[in-house]
Amino acid sequence: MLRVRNARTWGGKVWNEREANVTPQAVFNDRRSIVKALGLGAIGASIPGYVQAGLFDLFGEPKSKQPFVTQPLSFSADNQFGQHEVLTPEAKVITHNNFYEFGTDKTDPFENAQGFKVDPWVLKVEGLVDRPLTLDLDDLTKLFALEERIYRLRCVEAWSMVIPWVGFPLADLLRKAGVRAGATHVAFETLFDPEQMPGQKNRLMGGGIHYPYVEGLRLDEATNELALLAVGLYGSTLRPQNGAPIRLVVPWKYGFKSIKSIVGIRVMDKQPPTSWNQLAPHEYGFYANVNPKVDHPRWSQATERRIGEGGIFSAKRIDTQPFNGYGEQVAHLYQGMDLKRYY
Ligand SMILES: Nc1nc2c(c(=O)[nH]1)N[C@H]1C(S)=C(S)[C@@H](COP(=O)(O)O)O[C@H]1N2
Ligand SMILES: [Mo]
Repeated sequence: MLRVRNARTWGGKVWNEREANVTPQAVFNDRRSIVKALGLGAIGASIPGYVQAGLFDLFGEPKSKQPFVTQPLSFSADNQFGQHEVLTPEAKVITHNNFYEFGTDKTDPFENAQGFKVDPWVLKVEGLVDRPLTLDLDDLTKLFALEERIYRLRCVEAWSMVIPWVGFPLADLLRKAGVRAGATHVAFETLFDPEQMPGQKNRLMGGGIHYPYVEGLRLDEATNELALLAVGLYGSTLRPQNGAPIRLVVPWKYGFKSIKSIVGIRVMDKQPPTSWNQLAPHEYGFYANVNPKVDHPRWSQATERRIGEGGIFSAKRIDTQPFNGYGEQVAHLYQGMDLKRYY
């Protein structure tokens, strides 16, 4: 994905500086103590969003930097996937992102997406289904039983995190829509709104991707128990930088398959085009299963940096696992396939 300045590089000087400069946790803590000093209590559900916004005006930041307001979610706890994992701190999960619609640097989504509008939202489920669906923002958190899923996220750039998502199986949605006989694939599309997403207007800022961002899965991948539609993380609704209000999470595949801010899901009878594959087909395949034995043409995929408390360069380097460690659940989907050819 090394198409633009500093994007997708390790060890670039600019990267280092940005990591050092960004201390959002400290900024938020600082705000908390000021709010406390004003006698207004802790920032949270107790203070309505518009009051918070007003307070943040006191600190002289541009409107776009006012933190997006999340809502707590009700869900059942993860008791089968990643309880043994050490979670990546929330402050990292929400500030180190890939969301090229908001810019190609890791902190761009955090910096540029806080004013993103998720209400109203419309998600359409269509194509080869018996009951096409049109879901609004409320439906996304109310129509399906929400559960927590602690998953490893392995980016194709060889960094990784452990994230406690909240969401529902993609299979539940597909069952509700009723997949018709003859369907073989599911396609996904991100919102196209260049007024809100500056990377969609400016080719350099958007990393050269042809927008809207599109992704796809084979039907048997889409209905696998691991494929999740996430509406939250760390117990609350998603922030824009993580793909609010709804995004896909396919933990056994490289992160770019986990498409954000979805407005369209289409059941099809052929393999749909996918954004990174269109941009650089020899580097990014349709399958994109995490595979330590198949290197990216420009770097090894044998190991990864697991992001923890510190910056990217203090992150521990660990071995990358086939299917990101989810082989038990998904390896059977690829039996007999040459995974070097279908990368
Ligand atoms: N629409 C859209 N979805 C996207 C991307 C993007 O640029 N645009 N980046 C992908 C990549 S490369 C990764 S690694 C993950 C990152 O998810 P996170 O920022 O929530 O950790 O989102 C994926 N989904
Ligand atoms: Mo990624």
